[in-house]
Amino acid sequence: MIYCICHLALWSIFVTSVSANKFVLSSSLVGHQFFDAFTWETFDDPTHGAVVYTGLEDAKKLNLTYATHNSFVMRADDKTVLASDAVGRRSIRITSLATYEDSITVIDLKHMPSGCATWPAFWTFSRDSDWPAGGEIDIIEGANTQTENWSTLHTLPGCNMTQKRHQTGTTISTVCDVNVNFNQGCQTQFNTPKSYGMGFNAVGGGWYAMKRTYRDGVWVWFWARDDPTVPEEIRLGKSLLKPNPSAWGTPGARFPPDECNFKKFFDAHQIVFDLTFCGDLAGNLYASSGCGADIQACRDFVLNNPSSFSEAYWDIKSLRVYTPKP
Ligand SMILES: *[C@@H]1O[C@H](CO)[C@@H](O)[C@H](O)[C@H]1NC(C)=O
Ligand SMILES: *[C@@H]1O[C@H](CO)[C@@H](O)[C@H](O)[C@H]1NC(C)=O
Ligand SMILES: CC(=O)N[C@H]1CO[C@H](CO)[C@@H](O)[C@@H]1O
Repeated sequence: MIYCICHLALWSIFVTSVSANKFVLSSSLVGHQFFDAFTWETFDDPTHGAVVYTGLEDAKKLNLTYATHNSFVMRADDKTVLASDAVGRRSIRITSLATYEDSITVIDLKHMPSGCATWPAFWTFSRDSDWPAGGEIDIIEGANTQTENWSTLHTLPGCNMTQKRHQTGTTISTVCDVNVNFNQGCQTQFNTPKSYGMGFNAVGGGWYAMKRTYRDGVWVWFWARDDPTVPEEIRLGKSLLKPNPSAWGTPGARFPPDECNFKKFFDAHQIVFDLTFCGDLAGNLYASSGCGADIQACRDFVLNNPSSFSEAYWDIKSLRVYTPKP
């Protein structure tokens, strides 16, 4: 009996100390639920893309965004040939109404935009601070037909990453300060095949999970649809299954707090999906991607070749956010 009581007491101490790190479902979006949870932006692309971001009414009318019971789609216009003085091709940029601090964001993604001139991103940034104050976390980002799959942080000066980190991806850069190296940010490239673009779409996509805490920084994991190691709570996404990141293995990208005070450089973030064309990233990489001569050729391609944008769409199965158990 004595043994049992001791055992129980120890167990309750263990449970108490662990519960501080427990995350529970805070938001779960599927199909039409996205329409109420995001704003369809209509401003000029701050990254100088050949794009016209389309408001919700028009986007629905033009069928650039639609939902079913298990899918939510945002796409580029793949029908219209545009005049040479057009701003760009119609596409979508949406921002979540909700913001999150310590959290785990899990996306079950079926298809992502791919092809020459495309620059899609799934990312988070501060609503209440003026960028880059409050920080930016890019979970999925890439350009053109490249196979790279990048995760990146962008901050005010003073936030660095160590070169060697507990991650399966490759460190590309270590200074998160937007003023360094043309806003490259601190960047990790995933080594997982199928994590971006055509390779990702060919297997029916997969799952990305991003965990951020002020205390321990940022982790990003990826599992392709056909990856047998995807954790059950990610694969099933049932609200009763609690995320247990400590069992998810080494993340593809890890941004630890060793040389960055996350409480100082990051605050509450909103979630963004966008798809732009050419601009600061895809335009400047257009030639090295083997897509064409230069940024002008990128723009011409965007205006004149609608059918080349039939793969330029996001198809999301679900988006779930978990926050610390109160
Ligand atoms: C919108 O596009 C999808 C995919 O091509 C199609 O299934 C759907 O019928 C279209 N909806 C309308 C209203 O045109
Ligand atoms: C970050 O790295 C840069 C470049 O190596 C260095 O100049 C700077 O002092 C570092 N900042 C911090 C806060 O470690
Ligand atoms: C699908 C894909 O593009 N995967 C790439 C991710 O990054 C690694 C590292 O550079 C490449 O080897 C993969 O091909």
